[in-house]
Amino acid sequence: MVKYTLNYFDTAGRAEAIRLMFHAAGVDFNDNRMSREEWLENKTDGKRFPLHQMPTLEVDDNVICQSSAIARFVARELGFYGNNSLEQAVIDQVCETFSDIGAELIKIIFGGNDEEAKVPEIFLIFKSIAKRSANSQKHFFTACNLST
Ligand SMILES: N[C@@H](CCC(=O)N[C@@H](CS)C(=O)NCC(=O)O)C(=O)O
Repeated sequence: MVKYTLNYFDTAGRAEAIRLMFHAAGVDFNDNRMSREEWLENKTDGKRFPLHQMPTLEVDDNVICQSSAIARFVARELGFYGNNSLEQAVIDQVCETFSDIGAELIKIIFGGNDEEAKVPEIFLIFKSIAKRSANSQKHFFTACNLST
């Protein structure tokens, strides 16, 4: 059986979608939630943290970094990445839109007040991509099932 360890802080951030896929699939993984002190002690361990960043996913003796690469790998492994290239493109377009929205939200949270004016625009973008991508019959973005 494959042994998975997901390394991240004890927060949702860039790891939550990955955690949710493991839980949804009922697949065991080591949800290694590191404190800031623990992270600072381990950050320069180039084998587990090749980019000196988290999240990383250890898959037996291999290490994957970059949250979207990890998410896509886990989605493929656990059956959440569509049934064909077109479904994968739909999943990718939703994920990329979420990533754009996330970047804007970070600006709002950490930026000045001016950024808040963008909130309605951001939700319009989400509504539009959700409408374009959703399979109205099944409440999923793809015809198949739950996806990334
Ligand atoms: N593009 C990377 C960004 C990773 C990233 O920025 N990780 C942050 C946490 S969200 C981190 O490791 N911060 C701690 C540090 O740089 O010491 C990804 O998506 O995985």
